[in-house]
Amino acid sequence: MTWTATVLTLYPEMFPGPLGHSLAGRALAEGIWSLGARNIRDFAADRHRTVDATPAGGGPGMVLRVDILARAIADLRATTPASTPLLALTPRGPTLTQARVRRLAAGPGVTLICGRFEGFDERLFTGSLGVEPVSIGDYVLSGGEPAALVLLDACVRLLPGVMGAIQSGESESFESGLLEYPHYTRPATWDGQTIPEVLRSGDHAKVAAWRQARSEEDTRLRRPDLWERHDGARVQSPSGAREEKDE
Ligand code: 6GU
Repeated sequence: MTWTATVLTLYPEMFPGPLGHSLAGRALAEGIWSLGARNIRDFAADRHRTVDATPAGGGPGMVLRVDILARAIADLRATTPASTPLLALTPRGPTLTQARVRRLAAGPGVTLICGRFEGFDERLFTGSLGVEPVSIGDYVLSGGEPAALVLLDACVRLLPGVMGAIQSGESESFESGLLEYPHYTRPATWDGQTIPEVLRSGDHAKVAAWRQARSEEDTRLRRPDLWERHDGARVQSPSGAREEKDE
C-alpha cells in the first residue's frame, strides 16, 4: 500500500520541493509514497479567498480561520483513510521524536496542516476535528511548510524499500536512544588528524566496542537530556528515579 501524505498549505508549490530529489524523490517516483498538496485558499468562502483574520483580544499578525480549515479537512476525509493522523505544524506542539516518526511511518500516511501568520485558532485542536499539534524543535519558522518537509523526510526514509541496501536502521542516532558513533573514511591522515587506530585494526569486536563507547560518551557530553533517559544512565544515576522512556 502506498503511504499517503496530504498537505494543506497556502503554498502548495513548495511541495514536493526537496522531497522530489534523492531518496524520497526516487521513492515518490516508484509509488512507495504519494504526496498531495491542497491550497487552503481553495476552501475560502469569499471572492478575495480570505483565509485569516485578526486575533481575538488584539495583537500583531493574523490567525488562520478554523472554519475554513474545517472545510478543507472535511473535503480530504473523503479521500484519506479515517485512521490517517491529522497533524498541524506549530512551535506550540510537542516536539517530534524518532519514536513518533516510526509510528507515523508504520501507519497509512499523514495529513499535515501548515500555518503561516501568527498561527492557528486554538479550536483546531480543542474541538472535534482531532487535529494534533506538532513542532520540530525549539526555534521559530516563518511557516509550517519547512517543518512539514522535515517530518515527511523523516517518515519516508523509514518506509519499506526506501533505504534499500543502506541498513542503518539499528545503529543510527536516536534509534537506540543514543547519538550515533562518529564516522571516518580516507585519507587515513588529514590535517594532522589520523583515524582512530582501532578502526583500522580489522578487529570487528573491538570496533563494535569502541563505537558503543563513543556513542555513550558523545551522548553524555553533547546531549545530557538524551543520556538521562537512556538505559545506560541507570547505573550511573545516583537517584534511580527516572522518567519512563518513549516506547
Ligand atoms: Cl512545526 N512551525 C513553525 N512555524 N515554526 C516551528 C515549528 C513548526 N517547529 C519549530 N518551529
